[in-house]
Amino acid sequence: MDMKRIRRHPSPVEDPDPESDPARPPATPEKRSAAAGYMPAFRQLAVFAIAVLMLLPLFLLLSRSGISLDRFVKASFEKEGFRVVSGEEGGPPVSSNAPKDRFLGGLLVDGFDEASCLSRYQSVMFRKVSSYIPSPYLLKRLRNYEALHKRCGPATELYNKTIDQLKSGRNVESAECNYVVWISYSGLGNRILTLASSFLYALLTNRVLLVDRGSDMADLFCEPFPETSWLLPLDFPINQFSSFQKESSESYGNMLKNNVFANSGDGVPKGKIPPYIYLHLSHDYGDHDKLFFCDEEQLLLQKIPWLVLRSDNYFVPSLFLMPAYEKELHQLFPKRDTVFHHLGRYLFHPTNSVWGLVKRYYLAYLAKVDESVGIQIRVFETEPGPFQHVLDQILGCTRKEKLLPDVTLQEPIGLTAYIRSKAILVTSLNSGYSENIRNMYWENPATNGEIISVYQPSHEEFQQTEKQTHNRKAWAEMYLLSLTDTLVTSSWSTFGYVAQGLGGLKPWIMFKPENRTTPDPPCRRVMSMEPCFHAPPFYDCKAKTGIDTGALVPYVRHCEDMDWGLKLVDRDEW
Ligand SMILES: Nc1nc2c(ncn2[C@@H]2O[C@H](COP(=O)(O)OP(=O)(O)OP(=O)(O)O)[C@@H](O)[C@H]2O)c(=O)[nH]1
Ligand SMILES: *[C@@H]1O[C@H](CO)[C@@H](O)[C@H](O)[C@H]1NC(C)=O
Ligand SMILES: *[C@@H]1O[C@H](CO)[C@@H](O)[C@H](O)[C@H]1NC(C)=O
Ligand SMILES: [Mg+2]
Repeated sequence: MDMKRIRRHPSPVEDPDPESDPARPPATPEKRSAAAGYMPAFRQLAVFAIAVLMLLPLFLLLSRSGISLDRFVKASFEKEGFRVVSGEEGGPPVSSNAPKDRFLGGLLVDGFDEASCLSRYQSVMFRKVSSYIPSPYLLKRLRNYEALHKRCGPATELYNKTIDQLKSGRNVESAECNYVVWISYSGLGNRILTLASSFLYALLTNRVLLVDRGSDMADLFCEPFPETSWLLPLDFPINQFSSFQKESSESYGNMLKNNVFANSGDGVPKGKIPPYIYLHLSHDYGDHDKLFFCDEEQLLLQKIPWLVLRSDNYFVPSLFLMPAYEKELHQLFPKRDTVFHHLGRYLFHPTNSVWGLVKRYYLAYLAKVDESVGIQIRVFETEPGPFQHVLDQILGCTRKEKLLPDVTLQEPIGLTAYIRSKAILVTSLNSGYSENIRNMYWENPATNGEIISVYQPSHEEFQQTEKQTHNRKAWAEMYLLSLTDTLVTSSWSTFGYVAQGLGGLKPWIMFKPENRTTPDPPCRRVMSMEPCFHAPPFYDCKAKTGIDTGALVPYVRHCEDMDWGLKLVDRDEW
């Protein structure tokens, strides 16, 4: 693919003469290019030299006002796709020909077959450089995890050994390899969130995460760990996953409830420990299941080599409330609102078929515009819509927050040579909203002269969780949303959470309409890009009473879109 042809913006070098056209706005440092990393070296140098000259007065101003020059240069050039490497301490920044960091600050490792998963290496050309840097400790733990997974993964000697134990029904006290088996369940957005949660749990408890492939997991995601597989082998002896439900006698909650074994408090159970246990952590779980989030129970669970987990919720925030993991989690994520951002970009790489959908759509409709706005519309009504109150809410939000221009009845006189363009990427099961917005900007000019284009990749009309092409498109659309500059999302939607987390974007979230009425205000900016845990426990493990878990620590708060939900925010004080 010739990446030179997908430049999003005219670069200062390509502009004939910005001075000669008074209607033309000045070049902004925000401009970014998907292809800059592939520019020939001399052009990079030329751009760099011209940019330095152009920005010189600004540098002087900034250095006088005390803002770090280095940081400014770094930020503006990283956005351009350059990597500016600082010279000796205090010395001037030097430009480097190195392409953008393909390994996302050490999050990813090399050594994969590039052709088997193109997105792993190509996504960096489409995405802005993240402003969040993974901690060295997280990187270290990820490398350790990769080694563990390779040692204990499918078809290894150690794996075979624990499978034999599982088949024989014996539980040996100190198994070398312990596992979490994730059951494929619920909408794709939910699945991505629960996989990330389960991976973090595996990381914290030194377990190996294995993924039930369900109907389409292998078709959607590349293998994330080098030289091994995260897919649960098809001949895995426990295969009645669909029978694992709230009522199952194998569930940890029911075993506690029925006194099959009891926790004596010091991790020593009364009764025989089974070789595997089912953890029911979906939204309908009961009080005994919720004890999973208590330190004491974790002591006991440590002794069980196989944990089979079903969830449809992002349960990470409650892990942050457990004293046992507090120190470790703080080291892993000094900035607490980056958990899904880092883990998501580490784990979820679209397969080539999904990547094709992402790439072609992006290059056809989003690569060339000056700016993009993603609008993710999820309506929780039984009828398909479109609904007027939802359209009013979208337009009310984007107008109030100045994300999109107003329209006017006044036709502008004359034609300016430079026209700023903005693309709106709408994702929705219904096509009505984007058709409406597109018409609005066709029938009327925008007050600021911007040219607005409106695109919607698919309108699948209703949810079809098990259909393959359907979920490929859903995944591609979440990914495309994550590539936009500004994001508007819907309340309660895991689809939107995934997009915001991967993109490192703090969206404006539209409140859930009640009684088919547009809420006032229609939306608000979120506190953090973290997903919301929709069904957290409200239990104090020590006092054994109910408690508001959203009021315990400053960094776990109730969500903007759901009063009882919990989410991580980057705050150390109330
Ligand atoms: N292609 C596409 N599919 C969508 C869209 N919205 C919902 N879907 C489909 O419906 C499913 C909704 O499940 P999730 O991905 O969990 O999204 P959610 O917003 O949490 O929705 P619910 O699970 O229904 O509460 C997706 O996986 C898609 O299959 C959309 O905008 N585009
Ligand atoms: C583990 O068992 C599988 C078959 O179940 C076999 O193909 C594989 O070679 C075994 N691995 C080792 C290291 O023995
Ligand atoms: C819902 O809206 C209708 C009119 O649109 C109104 O008559 C009704 O009282 C409202 N119900 C509630 C619970 O607000
Ligand atoms: Mg969902």
